[in-house]
Amino acid sequence: MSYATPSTTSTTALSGYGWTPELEELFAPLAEAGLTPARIARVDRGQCDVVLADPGTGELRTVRTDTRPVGDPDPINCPCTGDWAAVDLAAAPMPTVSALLPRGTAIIRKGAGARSDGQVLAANIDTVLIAVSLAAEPDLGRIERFLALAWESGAEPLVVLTKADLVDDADFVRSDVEEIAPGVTVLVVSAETGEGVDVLRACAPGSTALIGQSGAGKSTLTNALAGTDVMTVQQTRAADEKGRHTTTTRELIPLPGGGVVIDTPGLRGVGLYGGEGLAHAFSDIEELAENCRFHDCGHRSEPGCAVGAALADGTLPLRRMDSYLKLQRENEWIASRSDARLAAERLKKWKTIVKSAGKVRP
Ligand SMILES: Nc1nc2c(ncn2[C@@H]2O[C@H](COP(=O)(O)OP(=O)(O)OP(=O)(O)O)[C@@H](O)[C@H]2O)c(=O)[nH]1
Ligand SMILES: [Mg+2]
Ligand SMILES: [Zn+2]
Repeated sequence: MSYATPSTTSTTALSGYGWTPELEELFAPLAEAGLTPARIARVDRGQCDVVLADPGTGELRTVRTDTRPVGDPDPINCPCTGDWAAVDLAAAPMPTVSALLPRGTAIIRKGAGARSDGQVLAANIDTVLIAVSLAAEPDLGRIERFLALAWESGAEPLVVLTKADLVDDADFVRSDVEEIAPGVTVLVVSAETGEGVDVLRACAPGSTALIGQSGAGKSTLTNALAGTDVMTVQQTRAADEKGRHTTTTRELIPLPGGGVVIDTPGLRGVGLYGGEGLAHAFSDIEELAENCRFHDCGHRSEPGCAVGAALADGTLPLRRMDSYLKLQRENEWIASRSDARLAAERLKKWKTIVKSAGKVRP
């Protein structure tokens, strides 16, 4: 297959950032309209840094752009780190982001405060790395919540237990976490000693995003993966002091062997934003429920309830069931804004953009 657009040769430089022939094809009408594909590396009130292959030299460069043309009242539709953008380099006084490509995946949490707006933490990632510090007692409920959020993104979750150098019982914790993370790889790493970093690199190629509590070691791990100190880390801080929030913006960092990692600020709490992620995160309970006598079993002392039986014989811990029910209640009221609907909206918008780009073609 050939992609006979003006940018074909230059955009291959972007492949280390995750640019694919499929994206190239999707972008073709906009390339013909004179726009340049770029990946958003950092967003900053009305402007963002994007990485693109210079149409002239083919070399990668970072360009500051104005994002006002793609502003949207719904924060979910606004540009986010990891988004693919169509950039008008000729715009004056500065280059602009003229359109955003439809997202393949997106980590969306419920916005802070009473508003039910969603907030996008990272877009177009292949793997969500959930960083959990081994230096503190692991909060299984919190990990379950992160897992539901990660599954919901459409990307693959992976739990990274950090700071292994500070503890002796990492493998105990690992097996505890594996039990609450069906189908998910759990790795033990230390950025300090380098333990597990190569395995992590091999397990998560392509685009990854690091999420987790403040102080979990996300930026330190980003630096270890990047092989250089790109992100600021406060070396002197006590192991798991809360509320420091060293990282304040979501930043996309290229990795030496190809691929990128998006480092994100620590999350105090994560509200789920609806969808099927919860069913993935609790697939063990969902599987049990398939064996309940009644299709619509509420798992509250109905006869023939397989979930109740598993609770009774201890194979399903009560803590996990409570966690599931709690997250389910929280998820329900927002479920109407399903991911599928959002994706459909985005695709519709994209088609309109492509259509109007076609009209301006010479
Ligand atoms: N001993 C040890 N300390 C670590 C390790 N990784 C991180 N730390 C320390 O933990 C503290 C927090 O690390 P950060 O990387 O800033 O944590 P973060 O998750 O990016 O935090 P926020 O940016 O606030 O969300 C720093 O003092 C690090 O030096 C590790 O593998 N071993
Ligand atoms: Mg950080
Ligand atoms: Zn049941």
